[in-house]
Amino acid sequence: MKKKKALITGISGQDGAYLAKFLLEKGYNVVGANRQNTGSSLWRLKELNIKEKVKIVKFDLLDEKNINKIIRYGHYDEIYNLAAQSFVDKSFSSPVYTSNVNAIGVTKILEAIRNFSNKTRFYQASSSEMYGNVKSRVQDEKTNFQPVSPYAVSKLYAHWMLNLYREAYKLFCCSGILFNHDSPLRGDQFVTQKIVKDLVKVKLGLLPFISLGNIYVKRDWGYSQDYIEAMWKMLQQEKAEDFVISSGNTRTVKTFINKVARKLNFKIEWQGTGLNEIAVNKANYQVIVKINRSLFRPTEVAHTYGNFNKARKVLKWKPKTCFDDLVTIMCEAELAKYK
Ligand code: NAP
Ligand code: G4F
Repeated sequence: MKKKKALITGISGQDGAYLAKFLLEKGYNVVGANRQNTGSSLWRLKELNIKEKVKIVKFDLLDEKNINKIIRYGHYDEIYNLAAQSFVDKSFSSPVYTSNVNAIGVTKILEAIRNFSNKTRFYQASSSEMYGNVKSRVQDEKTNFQPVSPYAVSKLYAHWMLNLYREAYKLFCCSGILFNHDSPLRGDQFVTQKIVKDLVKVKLGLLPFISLGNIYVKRDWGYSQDYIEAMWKMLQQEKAEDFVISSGNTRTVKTFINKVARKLNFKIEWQGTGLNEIAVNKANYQVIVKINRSLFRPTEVAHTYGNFNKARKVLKWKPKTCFDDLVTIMCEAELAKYK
C-alpha cells in the first residue's frame, strides 16, 4: 500500500516533534515545515531520534506565495497546522503579528488547499484559550467563546474560518480544541516548564528563588503525547468535525508548584497574600517562590476545564497520563539533565 504523506507545520515545537514521531511509527512519509534555516531549532527532533527521518521544507505562515508552492506541489494526504505564535503573554505586546500568523496565516493555508489540493485533510490546532472568561464551569464543543487575549481572538478567527471552509467549500478540515498539554519538550516560557526548571535550579543552589504571576488561575493540564493521537484520529474519521481534547480535570498553578516541590523533596510553607505571598523552604527558611506584578496579564482566563466526552465517544480517545504522572515525567526529565 502507498505510504500516506503528511505535512506538519510547527515541526520545531513540542507537538510538532511528538506528532512527527507518532506518524513515522504509523508508517507515514513525514514532511516538517520549519520557518528557520538553522538546524538548531530542530533539537526536539534530535531528542526523539527522528531528525534524519523527517524531510524539512522552509515555511513561514507570513509567506503566502511559499505556502501555495508547498501545498500545490507537496501532494499531501494530511496537513497538520501546529505552527503559531503560541505564547499568550507575547500576544498582548504583539497583537498584529499574532493575528497575521495565527489568523491570516491559517486562511492562507485553507486557500491553498481549496485552490490546489482540495482532497487534502486538514487539522488546525485550536485552543481552550478561545473560551476565555465563559461562565460555564466545564467547556465542550457547544460552549460559547469569549476570548480575552489577542492570541485567543486570533485562534478563534482561524477556528471560524475553518468551519466556513468546511461548510462552504466542503473541505475536510477539523479543529482540535486542545486544553493545555505539556511535557519535557514544552517551551521554557510556559508556566509548567518554568516551574519545573527553576525549582530544580533552586534545589541545586543555582537560583535563589522563582518569580511568578497569578498562581490562582486554574488550568486543565494533560500530557502532549496523549493529545497527539487525538489529532491523528480526527483526520481518520468519515466526517470532519471539531473536538475538545482535555484531561477532564482542573488545577491551580499553586497546586502545580506544590506537586513539583513535593517531587523535589522540598517542604514548603506558604505565607502572606496577594503580591506579598511567598513560599518558604522549611528546611532553611529561604524564600523560594515570590509573586511579581509584571508577570500578571492585562486580562486573564480564570479557569479552563474541558469535557472530552465527544472525543471519547466518536474517536474512542481518552487521556492516558494523569496530572501526578505528568509532574513526575517533567521533573525526572529535568533532573536527568544534571546527572
Ligand atoms: P510551540 O512549541 O510553541 O510550537 C510552535 C511552533 O510554531 C514552532 O515550531 C514555531 O517555530 C512555529 N512558528 C511560530 N511562528 C511561525 C511562523 N510565522 N511560521 C511558521 N511557523 C511558526 O507550540 P506547541 O505547544 O507545540 O503547540 C502547537 C500548536 O497547538 C500551536 O498552534 C498552539 O497555539 C496550539 N495549542 C497548544 C496547546 C498547548 O497546551 N501546548 C494547547 C492548545 C493549542 P520556531 O521554532 O521557529 O519558533
Ligand atoms: O503556561 P501558560 O503560559 O499557558 P496558557 O496561557 O494557558 O497558554 C497555553 O495553553 C493554551 C491552551 O489553553 C494554548 F493555546 C497556548 O498556546 C499555550 O500553550 O500560562 C498558564 C497560566 C496563565 O494563566 C498565566 O497567567 O499560568 C499563569 N502564570 C502565572 N505565572 C504564568 C506565570 N504563566 C507563565 N507563562 N509564566 C509565569 O511566570
